[in-house]
Formats: sequence, structure tokens, C-alpha cells
Amino acid sequence: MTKMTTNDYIAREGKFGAHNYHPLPVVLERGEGVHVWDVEGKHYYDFLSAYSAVNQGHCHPKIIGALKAQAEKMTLTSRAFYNNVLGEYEEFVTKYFGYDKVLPMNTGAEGDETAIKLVRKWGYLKKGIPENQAKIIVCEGNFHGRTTTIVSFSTDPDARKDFGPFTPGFITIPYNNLSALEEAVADPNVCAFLVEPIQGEAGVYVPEEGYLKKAFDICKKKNVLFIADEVQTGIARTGKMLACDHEGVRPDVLILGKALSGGVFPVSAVLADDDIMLCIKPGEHGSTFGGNPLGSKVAIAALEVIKEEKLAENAERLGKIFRDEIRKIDSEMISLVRGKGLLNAVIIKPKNGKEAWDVCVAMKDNGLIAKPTHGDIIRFAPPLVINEKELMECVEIIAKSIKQFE
Ligand code: IF1
Repeated sequence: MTKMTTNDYIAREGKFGAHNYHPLPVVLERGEGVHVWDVEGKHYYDFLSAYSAVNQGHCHPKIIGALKAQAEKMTLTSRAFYNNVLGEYEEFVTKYFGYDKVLPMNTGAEGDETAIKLVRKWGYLKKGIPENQAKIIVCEGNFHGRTTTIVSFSTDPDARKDFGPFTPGFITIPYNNLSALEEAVADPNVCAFLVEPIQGEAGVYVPEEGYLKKAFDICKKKNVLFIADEVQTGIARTGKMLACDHEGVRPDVLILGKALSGGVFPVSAVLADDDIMLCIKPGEHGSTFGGNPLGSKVAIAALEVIKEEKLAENAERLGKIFRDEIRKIDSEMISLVRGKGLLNAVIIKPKNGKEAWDVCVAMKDNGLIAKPTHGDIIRFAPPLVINEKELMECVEIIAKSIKQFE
């Protein structure tokens, strides 16, 4: 048998897999920290981190150790029975983030769906909203996942077109706009405001300083719950444990996913206090895999790594250096650099017909992988275990790749 090449792997996926993605043409085989290797043995710096899931770095030994140890004992019990690990995780994660209760799920979209059900239930039981009248305020440009309800309130045509009919009960307002929020919360049937502290899919769109705090206060005045979707921004990515921490906001409902397991296993969570969380009663919500002992042990280890290795502090410090260094690159193609911590984006101005995709292909050839979004934006989000020396090497790769088009 002859060895398969990159093109063979790509062709096989194209033949047998649904065509719901357009990946960069690189086939990865192995990862360690910030480093990944493809099937040809070529090395790359990973600047996507599986969309901020592998914040702790690829195959972190402590997290993989926890996975292996638990995998040999028990993987899944379902929630029909108790298991000896779930409670340990629930105590750990609630104390870690400072909430009374956690509701464990698997994917980020499930976390968002859970939060939606939870705040609606609260709206009927506690706020006294008439049956089936509850509304949730969401923002233009949002990304919360791919389920039918979540795409119902997306404003991205690709996410929605021909996937209707849609779930009603959502009010869309512009992001980063407090007067629109003020107007929307006046409706007494509004139970919650669902927001990303930084809009990831929209291209790492950072709101004005003070937006989250003021939005939170506006919600409080009208007894509207503030839900933060920190699936992408949470767990040290933006230079604090949560992006809401930058403004001292404690969300009423907090959604986490991705890096909650270090990208090792799908683990998501909804956190809230008793007054809200206990609105859901036995039989009203759940998941076969949610709260499984394997994911629970993995999540504990993943969260320990964040604190032990001071990854929030590292993201804060290296993020500033990254933005400063990218701004120094002398190229007309770099029109804007924005972000917080190690969640950053560069807006690429096309030159001679070359655009963000071409820059990403050039960076790949030079040993760094990142993904373009919305045609002209490149997201830069390395694992948070990256060090300054590696970061500077990466800045050089980025500079060299962009300059190829001068
Ligand atoms: C894909 C983007 C990132 C999320 C927020 C919930 C979810 C996500 C804030 C759902 C997921 C993903 C999924 C990924 C692309 C991606 C993404 F480009 F769309 F914006 F990360 F940057 N809330 N984000 O960002 O979590 O159900 O996927 O676990 O391929 O769709 P999930």
C-alpha cells in the first residue's frame, strides 16, 4: 500500500462527508501545546485552537491523564442513576465560577438551548409572563450555534436560508447599542437578554468599554435576566477568566463550552443561582451524555490547568504584545487589528485580487494555520500556553506571509 497524501485525505472527506465546511487544505495528525503536525510531517503553529476550545494546548498531559484514568473506570451512567464523579464536578465548577448550581450539557449549542429554556421557565414562574408569550432579546451578528431555534434568531443568511420555519419569541437589536436595549426591555414579556461579551463569529467584534456593565444595569432595572454566552470568550481566552470580568459583570446565567474541557471531550455548562436554576424540575430537561463521569473529570482537570498555568494572565500579556507587533507590520493589506487577550482579528484589505483566504494559505505554507471569516477577516487565537518567544516567531511568519503580496 502506498502512503496517503494530503490530497488523498481531502478527496476522501469530499467523497464520503457532507459538504458543510470549506477547510483550509491541511490534514492534521498530531498536536502538542501550540504545535500541530500534518500527515506529511510538516509543523505548524495553531492559531485557531479549534475555535478557542484547546485553550490549554493540544493534548495537555494533565487533561489526557484525567481522561485515561476515568475511561478505564466508567464513561457513562446516564442521569437515571447517580455516579460518584458528577457531584465532585458540580461542586468544583460552581465554586470555581461562583454560582449556586450548574446544569451540565455537552456542546455549546446545547448550553444555549438550555439557557433559553431556563430563562423562559423563569419568566413564566417568577416574572409572571403569560403562557407562551416570553421573549428573549438577542443581538444582530450573533452566533450561538446551529440548532433550529438558535438559527431562528441568527442574522446570517447562510445560517438561516431554507432552514425555516423558525422558532418565534426573539427580539433582535443591534449589538453595542444601549438605547436599543433600553427600548426592548420595556416590553414586560421580555425574560432575558442573550449576548456574547465579544462577538466571535461576527469577526471578534469588541463592544465599547462599559457596554456590558451598562447593559447589565438596564436589564436589572426591568427584571430581565442577563445571559452571557461565554462559550468562545470564556475560560481565560480574553485575558480574564470570563470576558464579563473585564467589566465586573456577573451574568445571571452563564453559558460555557469549548475550553471547559480543553477541547478533549464535548462538555458545556449553564451556571445560575437557585432562584433561576430550580425553576427546572425533574423530567423537564436533560441529555444522555450531559454530566457523564468522563467529561466531568476532564473538565475538572481542564479548569485546574487554567489556574495552575496562569493562562488568563498569559493571554492578557501576550495579547497586548501581539496586537502591538501586528500593528507594526508595514503593509497596506492590514487595515485593522482588534481583540482582547488572545482572541484577535485582523481585517485584510484585498490587494491585486489577493484576500484573507490567500493570506491564510500563505501562512499555512510558512507554518502557521488560521482561518478567514466573512471574506476579509482572519481570526488569530493560539492556545493560551504559547510563550513570548513562540509568539514573536509567529508574528514573523504572519509578517512574511502578508509581505509576499506586496
Ligand atoms: C462551527 C464561529 C467560532 C460560539 C458561541 C455557542 C457556540 C459557538 C459564542 C456553539 C460556536 C463555533 C462553532 C464552529 C465555528 C465557531 C465559531 F466561527 F462560528 F464564530 F468559534 F469562532 N456560542 N462557535 O462561538 O458551540 O455547539 O459548536 O459547541 O464549526 O460551527 P458548539
